Amino acid sequence: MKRVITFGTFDVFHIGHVNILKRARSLGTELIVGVSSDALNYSKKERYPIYCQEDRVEIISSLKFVDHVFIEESLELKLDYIKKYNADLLVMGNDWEGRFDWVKNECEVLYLPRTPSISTTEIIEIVRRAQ
Ligand code: C2G
Repeated sequence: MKRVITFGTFDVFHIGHVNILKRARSLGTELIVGVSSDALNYSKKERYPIYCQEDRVEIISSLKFVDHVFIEESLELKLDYIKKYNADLLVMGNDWEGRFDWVKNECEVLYLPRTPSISTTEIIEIVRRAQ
């Protein structure tokens, strides 16, 4: 039994999100996903996500390779979530390389390469330009 945990906003859900979640799940037997709250997103990016947190949770919960979903309220609570869900491995995309190494006493940490050429920000820009 190996529990994998990952975190993200997963706004305007796209193939990069599918790829990281599938790869994370393949590294263990259970995948737990912390979906960043609207407030956490605002504090990080000074804008609210396009999809509200309830919808983002619903989308992630519907995926067959995701076993459990909860709302991530703060980046600083990583260790509490890891302990709460008994996670053995934390997986993040490599845009976060090194940022969560401080949990390594409690849990293995792995940064996977991002899927190239796609991001929520880019999709929003493309749609905006097309108007
Ligand atoms: N991702 C990826 N490839 C992309 C885009 C995103 O692998 N082309 C990964 C990111 O690296 C991240 C996950 O998908 O691991 C979710 O990405 P975001 O929704 O952008 O999440 P973010 O806003 O970075 O929030 O506690 C951590 C944060 O809440 C993560």
